[in-house]
Amino acid sequence: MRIHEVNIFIIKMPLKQPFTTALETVNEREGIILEVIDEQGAKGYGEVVAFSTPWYTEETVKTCYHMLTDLLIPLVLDKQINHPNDLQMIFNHIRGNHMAKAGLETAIWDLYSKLESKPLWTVMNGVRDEVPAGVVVGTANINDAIEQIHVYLEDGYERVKVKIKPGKDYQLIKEIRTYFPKLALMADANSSYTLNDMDVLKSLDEFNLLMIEQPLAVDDIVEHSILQKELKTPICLDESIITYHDAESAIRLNSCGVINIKIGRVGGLRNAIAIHDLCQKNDIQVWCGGMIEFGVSRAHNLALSTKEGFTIPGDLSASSRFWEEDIIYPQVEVANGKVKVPNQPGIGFDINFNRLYRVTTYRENINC
Ligand code: OSB
Ligand code: MG
Repeated sequence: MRIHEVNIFIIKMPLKQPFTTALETVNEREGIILEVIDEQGAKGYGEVVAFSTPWYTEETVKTCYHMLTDLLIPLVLDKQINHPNDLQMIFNHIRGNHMAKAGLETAIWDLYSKLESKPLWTVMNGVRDEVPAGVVVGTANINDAIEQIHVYLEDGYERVKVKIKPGKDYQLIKEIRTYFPKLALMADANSSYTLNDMDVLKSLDEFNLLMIEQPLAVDDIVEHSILQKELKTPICLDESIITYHDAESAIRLNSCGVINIKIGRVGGLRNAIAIHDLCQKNDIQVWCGGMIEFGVSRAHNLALSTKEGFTIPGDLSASSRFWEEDIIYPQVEVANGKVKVPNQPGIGFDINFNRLYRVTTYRENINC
């Protein structure tokens, strides 16, 4: 395949309700949608999941726009690409910038699958045509959290993740556990604790959580290994796993029992698949993490989650979890705790251009 043209859409959409984590409250989501077009006019879509500000990782919408327009897109334009895996080598001399790379790489996976007339998930050797859905409750007071969980359980979600932080942890989880004794429940701390908080982290062992996600520093692997020795609850690493090597280190040091794989954070589908394969070999569970994303990224997440190792429900919620109307058609829906993976070629969803154009704040065409 040869990419002839790339369209960049910078978009902005309000969330239905603000989403609060230990680090940031998101009211409005900005993002970048990429449309890659080959010589025959075939199109593929990718999404850059960086936020407007660098609160989750260093990248932002603007750094990604810069990387894409000044460096990454020029590297792929008019170049013979045999397989999306080739991009690893093509981008090799550019450090980091994983979300920018992933946006373009995933668009090329979509295009490649469409040219092969196969759904992306079968191109990636997925093994299931529906995936279990999980949902995330932002940091909230206890009554609001319980009310939200009731609604999500009625919607059919199979797993609930609650955001915690110092002072909003033990009591919150205790009350939720009392209301929902059998719920598949987990907590995400977004790196808001240190080893000095060992006692409160240990106290959460009472509640039979599936896991506790990223309790310690964003760049830490060693201290998580110390903490994991003290906890019964498996640790899940999110922010700490940026590269394949990070995953190897975490496995070698027994820093976690679970890894949350986000396509954007690890720099694309090829790396996501490699980390999945490594975890499978080493009995580390994996699931697909969410980024408050729009439908294009949601669709790529769905395809990834069909891989064999993705047995625990990920942050895979319906379009309606965050959006009045998503930019894809049909919208992602949850039924009986599962999301069906479409069988059309590529990501299997169409772009809802009416919606995309309405939320576009800036548009640019780059061609050769
Ligand atoms: O830490 O997993 C996280 C959203 C944005 C940035 C980081 C995280 C999250 C979530 C997932 O918790 C929310 C979702 O998209 O379902
Ligand atoms: Mg997380």
